[in-house]
Amino acid sequence: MRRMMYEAQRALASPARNPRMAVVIGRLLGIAFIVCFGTGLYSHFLQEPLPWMRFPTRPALLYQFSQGTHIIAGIACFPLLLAKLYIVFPDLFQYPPVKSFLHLLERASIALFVGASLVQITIGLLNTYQWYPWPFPFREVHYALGWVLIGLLVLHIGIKLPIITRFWNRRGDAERDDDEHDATVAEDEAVRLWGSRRPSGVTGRLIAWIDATPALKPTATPAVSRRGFLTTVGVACAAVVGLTAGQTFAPLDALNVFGPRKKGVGQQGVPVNRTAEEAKVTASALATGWVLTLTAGDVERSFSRTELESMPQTEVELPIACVEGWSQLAVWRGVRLSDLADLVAADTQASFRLTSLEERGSFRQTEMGPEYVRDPLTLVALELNGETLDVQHGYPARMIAPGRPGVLQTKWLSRIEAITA
Ligand SMILES: Nc1nc2c(c(=O)[nH]1)N[C@H]1C(S)=C(S)[C@@H](COP(=O)(O)O)O[C@H]1N2
Ligand SMILES: [Mo]
Repeated sequence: MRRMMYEAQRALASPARNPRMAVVIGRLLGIAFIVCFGTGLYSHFLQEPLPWMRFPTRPALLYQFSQGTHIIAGIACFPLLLAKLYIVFPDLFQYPPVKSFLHLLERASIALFVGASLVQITIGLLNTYQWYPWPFPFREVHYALGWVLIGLLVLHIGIKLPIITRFWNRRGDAERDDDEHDATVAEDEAVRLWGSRRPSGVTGRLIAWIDATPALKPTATPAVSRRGFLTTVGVACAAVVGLTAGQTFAPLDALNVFGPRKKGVGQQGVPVNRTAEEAKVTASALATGWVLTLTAGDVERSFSRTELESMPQTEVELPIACVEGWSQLAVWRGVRLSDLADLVAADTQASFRLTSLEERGSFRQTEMGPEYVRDPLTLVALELNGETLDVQHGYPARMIAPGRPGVLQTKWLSRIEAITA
């Protein structure tokens, strides 16, 4: 067993597999995790605010930026995590596998860290395609795993601190010496223990398998050096990021091949997330008797679409910025929510509850703090890109407010109620 483990480590040795590289990639991965966690928390609390929470409404593209960054950093985790696993792969063959209780905890925490990370980025990616091939609720699990991962990250950094500090700054010759040193340690150990005989039996077969599997042993082609490895990881990151970032950041739009939605594709040049048919609102949205009802305390007023159209209209340019990562800037025209709030004499500190025509579904009702209600850019929108709002985009009236997740930009409005003072 002992010999098998040493031989495996020896066979897996490669210039890219060294502590310095683990630190280099680990730093990038750590940054990506922290960015994902921060932007994820922001998105979470926008959707589930604690009662005292208030949010910035400027810049109006804030959520587009924060959520776009969340998705991009998450996507970059795929090549980075694979690279990290590649680098530390020989550590799987430690001997003895468990040296102490602490060592057991360390290895268990790493196993959990790797497993939870893979699950997290995979369900996150599938969510951007609105594909949920699992039985649990995505958002709750993604959020809980975020906390688990950040805890495990702190633990991991704590455990590896000696290696991290030792290899944080090493470059050039020192690093090269180090590699040669690392690559030969396992070999020396094996030779010392068993001489230079070619191993036989299970060990021999394991070595032969590793040698024959280029993904495990790129040193079979000496051309794959440390630099080659870093270049590969860099190109992979640039590719996956570059080919999806266009769904958020307009200048990269032409390169957006992996993003599930394209800018400008959809009714009135804006993608549609949930259609009127899916929400089962087509009939009620197009019904002639539609009114928008506003209430604050005992005051209640209803407005037909014609009445809303005859009120002062404001034009704003704001994005739909979906939690799934795509976003689209558009021109909206409609009535300021603060004007409507004044018509029912709502308190300026009141939060509002928005109810759509949908009979069921998690997006049926949303809430909005006073910072959005009173923002001059927040509209009950009646027009989109110069035309009457399409039913797919929320006709007869929808909410559009600055800096909010798309999921809170309620379509097919029916009721708006002041809920707290
Ligand atoms: N009533 C209602 N409003 C809704 C939704 C919904 O399903 N029902 N989807 C939301 C989501 S997730 C997004 S991203 C935006 C998308 O708006 P669009 O379809 O007009 O682009 O609408 C939001 N408003
Ligand atoms: Mo969304």
